[in-house]
Amino acid sequence: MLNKLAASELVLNDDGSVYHLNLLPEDIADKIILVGDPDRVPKVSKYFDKIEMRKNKREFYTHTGTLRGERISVMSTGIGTENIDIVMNELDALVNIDLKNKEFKTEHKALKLFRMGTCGSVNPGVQVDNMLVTQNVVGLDGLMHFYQDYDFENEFSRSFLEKFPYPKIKPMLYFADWAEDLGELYKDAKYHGNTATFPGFYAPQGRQLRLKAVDDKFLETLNDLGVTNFEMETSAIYALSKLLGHKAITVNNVIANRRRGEFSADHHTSEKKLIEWVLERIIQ
Ligand code: R1P
Ligand code: URA
Repeated sequence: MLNKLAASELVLNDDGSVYHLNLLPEDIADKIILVGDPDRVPKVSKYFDKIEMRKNKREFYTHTGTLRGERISVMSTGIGTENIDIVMNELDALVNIDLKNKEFKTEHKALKLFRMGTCGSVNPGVQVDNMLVTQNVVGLDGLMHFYQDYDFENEFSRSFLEKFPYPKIKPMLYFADWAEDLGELYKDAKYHGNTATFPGFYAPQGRQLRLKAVDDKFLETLNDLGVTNFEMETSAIYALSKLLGHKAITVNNVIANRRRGEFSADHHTSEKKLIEWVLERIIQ
C-alpha cells in the first residue's frame, strides 16, 4: 500500500477536519463514549466538569471536555454498522494518520471506546431496564468481509457456527470479543452476554409487522446458540477495534425483552442510571 493517501481516499473538509465526523485531531480525547442517539450526547456531557468542544455533522455529534480532571469525549454514531465503519476509520485517522501530509504516523495510538447503547434481549430471564455487557459478538451485518485479514475465532464462534441453521445468512457472519481489561471495569454489571448485531431492526431482528421474517423461531434459535441480546453496532466496533488496534467495550440498557414481549415502561430513568454507572467506572 502507498504511504501517502490520495485526496479521494482520506477525504477532508476545508478546515482539514475528517469528512463525516467534522473533527480535527485536537478535538477528541483518548477515551470516547459512543452512543447511537445524538440526543444522548448532551445527556452524557452534562456530567462533564467543563465542555471545551461541541461539533456535529449529519448524525455525528461530538462533545469533548473533562470529567474529574480527565479529558473525555462523547460521540453519537447514529444507527448501524455502516455508520460504525465511518466512525472507526475516521477516529483512527484522527490519531494514527498525519492529516496534513496524509501519511501514516510511525507511532500507533490506541483509543479506548465505550459504547453505551440500547438493546433487546432474547433471553427470557433478562429483566428490562438493566445493563448488559457484551463479551462476545456475532455480526450478521457482513461488514467485516470487505476487510482483508479479519478472521476471528473463539469458543463462542466455533459452537455458534456449528449449529447455525440459516444457510442464506451464514456467509455474512463474523465474530469478535471485548477488550478484556475494559471488561474488568464492568465486572459488576447485572448481565454479561453474547450479542448479535444486525443490519436492521425489523426482520433482521425477527420482528414481523406486515412482512414475514426468515422464520418464526428466530429469537429462540439465536438464544439456543448462546446469544443474549440484539442490537446494531457492536460487531463492527469490536471487530474494527481489533484490526485497527483500539480497545472497545459495549454496555447496553436492555429496553425490550423480545421473548416476553415487554418494553421498558421508563427507559429514560434506566438510561440515566446507565450513564452514571458508566461514567463512574471509566473515570476513576
Ligand atoms: C435501534 O433503535 C437503535 O438502538 C440501539 C441499536 O443498536 C440501534 O442503533 O442502540 P442505540 O440506542 O445506541 O442507538
Ligand atoms: N435496539 C435494537 O437494535 N433492538 C431492540 O430490540 C432494542 C434496541
